[in-house]
Amino acid sequence: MVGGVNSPVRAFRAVGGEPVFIERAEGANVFDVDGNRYVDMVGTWGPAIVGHAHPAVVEAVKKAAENGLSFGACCAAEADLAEIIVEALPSVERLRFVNSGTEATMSAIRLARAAVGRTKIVKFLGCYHGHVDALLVAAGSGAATFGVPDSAGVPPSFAEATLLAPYNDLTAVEKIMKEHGMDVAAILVEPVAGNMGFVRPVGGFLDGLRKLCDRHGSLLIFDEVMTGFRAAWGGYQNTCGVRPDLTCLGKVIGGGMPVAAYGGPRSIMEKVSPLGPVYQAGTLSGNPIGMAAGIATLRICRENGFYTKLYANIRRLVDGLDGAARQAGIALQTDAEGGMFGMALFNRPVRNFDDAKACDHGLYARFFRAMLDRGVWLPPSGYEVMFVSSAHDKAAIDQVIDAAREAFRSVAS
Ligand code: KE4
Repeated sequence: MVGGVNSPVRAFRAVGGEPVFIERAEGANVFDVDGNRYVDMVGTWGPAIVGHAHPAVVEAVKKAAENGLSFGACCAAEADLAEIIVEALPSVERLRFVNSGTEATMSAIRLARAAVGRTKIVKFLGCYHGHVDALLVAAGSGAATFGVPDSAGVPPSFAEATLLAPYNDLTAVEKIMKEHGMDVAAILVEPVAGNMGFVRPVGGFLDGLRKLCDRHGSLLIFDEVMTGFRAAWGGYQNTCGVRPDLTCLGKVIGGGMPVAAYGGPRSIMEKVSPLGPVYQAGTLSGNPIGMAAGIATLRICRENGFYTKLYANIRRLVDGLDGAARQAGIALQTDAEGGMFGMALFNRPVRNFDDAKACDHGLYARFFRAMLDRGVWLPPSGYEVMFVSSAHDKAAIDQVIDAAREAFRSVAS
């Protein structure tokens, strides 16, 4: 395997040392091949919201598997999961299941371009939407904010149709839309950014994007692959009250299986094949095993008080981390939404990618190692967020706080 991994962040390049191989996971814990137990704060990057190997999820997957792994045909489970999602998200009347967040955002921007009849997409520096060619772009030179490829193999022509603005900078977006609005098919945004650490939208930012899209006839796409059913039941749009035109989902809706989706109003979604001219397809889309895992997971999330309890646990954890850093004299910023939170080694709240890059990533790498040595599995990069599951009980939270107290002290010296 290239670099020993199947996704780059797992290679520990940002934190140093050899990547750990995990052998099994259960509840709030993961266990490596040497038998070490870690309290898991990565949650396989979000999906494990009910804890690993939850009996109800495992049972549902086992049962479905006994009837075959994939049919390549319609099955009731697809409709069952679709109904749960459509009921949870008023902005989603129709959806299409795909197999990864990348597929969801790639399909959503293709659909937006067809629906609006325009080419340009606006995205934000520091937001990640999967490895879609048109979205692997960095800020170009000059004020034009045209994208330049941020990966080898992406033709400049693919990047040129992507315009970039700093997250939380509505003035920059207004300027882009004033100049290019008539060519912009969509503005694509993570409603809470989770790929440059945790960056909360400042007041009026998301609402401002909504207004700009309405003024210029562009679509607003919320990439809720991470925040969907993680930040809140349905997604962050149900918390912030800003209604996107299209929503991308993933992670939690598959409960750990490769399931993602994109959706929106009938008027837009019915442009997707076979009803409309926008082609998109997938051998394993909506497969019964993924659907079973997603249904079992969301049924647990739908239980009364699930998110309230999750958030109370995260609040206790974040307050503990704040106290531990303060005791060690380390500047720490924390923030949390629903079942996700972030920590930044910075002296003020992180508002955009420039702030995120200015954080002390060297210190984070040392903190990561100190926590790993104390049985806590953090994301191996300071540009990620952390996740708590309903399986993280008081003991697990206390273990993380105690470890952080020692780890902050050890890296501060
Ligand atoms: P996938 O293609 O990895 O399923 O989803 C891409 C994606 C889309 N949108 C958002 C907001 C995302 O966070 C992601 C993927 N998230 C990363 C972690 N931040 C996945 C981890 C990895 O790349 O290994």
